[in-house]
Amino acid sequence: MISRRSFIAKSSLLFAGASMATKTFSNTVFQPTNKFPVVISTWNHGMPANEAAWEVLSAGGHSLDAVEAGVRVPEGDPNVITVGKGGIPDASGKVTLDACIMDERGRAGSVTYLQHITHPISVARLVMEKTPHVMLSGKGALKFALDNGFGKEKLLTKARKKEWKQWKKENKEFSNKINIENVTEDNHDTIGMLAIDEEGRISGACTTSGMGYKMHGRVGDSPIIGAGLFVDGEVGGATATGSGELVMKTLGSFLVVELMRQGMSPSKACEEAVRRIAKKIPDYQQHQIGYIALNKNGEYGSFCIQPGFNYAVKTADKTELVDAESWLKKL
Ligand code: SD4
Repeated sequence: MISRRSFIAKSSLLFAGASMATKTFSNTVFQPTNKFPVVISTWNHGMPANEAAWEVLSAGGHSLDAVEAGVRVPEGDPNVITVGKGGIPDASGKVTLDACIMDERGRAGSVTYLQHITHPISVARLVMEKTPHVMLSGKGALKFALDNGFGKEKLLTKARKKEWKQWKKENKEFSNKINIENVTEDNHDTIGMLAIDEEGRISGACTTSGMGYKMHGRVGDSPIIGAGLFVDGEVGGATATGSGELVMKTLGSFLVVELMRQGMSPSKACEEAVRRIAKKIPDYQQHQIGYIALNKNGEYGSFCIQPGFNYAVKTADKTELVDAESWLKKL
């Protein structure tokens, strides 16, 4: 951890970097391949998730099945500490999960504040397919999951419980601000995934245990259609990771898709959504946000606030982890 004083000092340097950054960054623009399928997802836990999605896509499957299968991988992996089973608990020691899913037809489903269920994305899909609603929350979402055959599981692992107890003991305050010294490290966070299948159908999924040690009852951007995820089959899709409150205040994923509708490339649209945050939210330098986007031509891109965000890409020709360009530059 860094002291508050050195944090502030570093933040002001970052601010100086930000104004330079706005003049100098050059966005990577991926040329349209018109070659489907494509799947992209946030962070390096997106690599194995993309492989699972690819199995569906390469067999000619629907992108909706692909994104669900993909994000179930980190949800079920107790070593991924920010998604599904093994997620970091809230301040009261409970693991509460948020997730949403959306397809090319604009159908959407979401669950928030869901406990005891390893795969919230599959519950969100059932909300979309079996109910007249978009979002179920808390006990109602749990009952719906149990009524539909999901098993109740213990999501809090021994390791996370031990850390949480230590956190309680130290009486630390919750902070969703980033630890600047850690931002380039192997950050594992929310998984947001976007896929376009052989037939050009785009779907997206987003799932998370949310900010670690958040207030009990807090819901972030990840299950909010338009904030953590948005898909419009005629345009493309976008998804977000990072401090959810900033994404919610700017309806980031919807914004990215609307900017692509107006003709921006995916990376430029993500950059503009970050610029909106930088303009509207005074302490944005102390947060990380990463957007990724995919358009209907199969072009993709990303942008983030702090250096250190990466995303996983899988196409017929590539399997790679790409470092996103950032608004703030390295010190
Ligand atoms: C949230 N956006 O709950 C999620 C958490 C996250 O990087 O993505 N952290 O606010």
